[in-house]
Amino acid sequence: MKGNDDKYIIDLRSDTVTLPTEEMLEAIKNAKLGDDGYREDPTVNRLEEMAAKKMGKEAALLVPSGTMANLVSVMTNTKRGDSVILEAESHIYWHELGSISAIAGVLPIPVRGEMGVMKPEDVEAAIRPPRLHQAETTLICVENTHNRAGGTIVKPSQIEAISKVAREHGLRLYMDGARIFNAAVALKVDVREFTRHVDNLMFCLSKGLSCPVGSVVVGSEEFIEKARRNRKILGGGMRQAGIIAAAGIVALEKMIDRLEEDHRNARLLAKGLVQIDGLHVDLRRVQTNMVLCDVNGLGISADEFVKELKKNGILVNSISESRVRFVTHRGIESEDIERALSIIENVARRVSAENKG
Ligand code: TLP
Repeated sequence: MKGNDDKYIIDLRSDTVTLPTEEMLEAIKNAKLGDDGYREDPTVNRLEEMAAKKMGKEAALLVPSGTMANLVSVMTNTKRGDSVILEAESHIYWHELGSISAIAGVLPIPVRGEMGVMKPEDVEAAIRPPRLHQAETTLICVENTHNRAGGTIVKPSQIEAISKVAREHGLRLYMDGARIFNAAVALKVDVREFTRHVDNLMFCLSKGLSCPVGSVVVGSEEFIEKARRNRKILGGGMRQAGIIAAAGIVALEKMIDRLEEDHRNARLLAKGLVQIDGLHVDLRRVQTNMVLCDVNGLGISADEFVKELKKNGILVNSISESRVRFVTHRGIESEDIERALSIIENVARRVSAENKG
């Protein structure tokens, strides 16, 4: 793929780097617009209806980002002083600047999962009843696919098991489904197989689905009405947001099935990486469009490895001292993967030789 300065770069940092398709740009140009503050933007209304239907819920709300979608949803599902159970490596816990504490005023209770999946019994054990001295647990969050675990899937049966715990204890269950369509496509099931077990969720338009902006919160009418007010509190109320929604409609109609191609490329990449001396990939985790790779065996840190790859035209992110994350997306073809693998092999060989010498 070409970078903006026309240099050949292979950008595997995230599926958030995807650019809108021609069809999206055309839809944006032709979108019928109105003031969404008055609920008069027909394109936003259409996207929200489509999203709710697709997810098997009553209503939906377009928000500017996944981070805001999670915050709005946690605010709407809880009250200040409540506690929220979430996976110890979840995006909300790690990458959203503590916003659920700083702004929603809730206490996160992290539960460590196995490849991103919390065990129902661990979730149950973490619940804090409303005794004096305790922050009452009112919400459980699952993340699907699980980002820091490597794009792993929380299967419908696993969500169902957690939903049973939630129901037995009168708690709500929310899903950060930023990449839920990746999970559905990978398992070849309707997305409602996942969503029917949760009270509400969000999904992102701006990741693998290639939209320039936007995430959607989905749930009951009552929940979405309240979420709309919380979006406004956070400054996320928008006006002619149909220019965002227009791309979202194209995404829902045209961009879901092609995620399979990203998954194929991730598998191709992972299979190549495991052949390279000094690199380690846990292939069980390669379930969707991400590959986590441990570079410890090269004798350098993940950050140093990222720098070496960048010098050679490959962009990736480090996610810990020793691990880097590769993400495939619409800007990456199988030829890019082949090319990336041969560059990475050369870099790895050189780095290992330098460290030994
Ligand atoms: N994830 C981004 C970065 O923030 C790490 C990425 O490149 O993967 N939930 C999940 C599971 C996410 O992966 C992300 C973004 C979000 C929420 C937040 O979405 P945005 O970036 O739209 O605020």
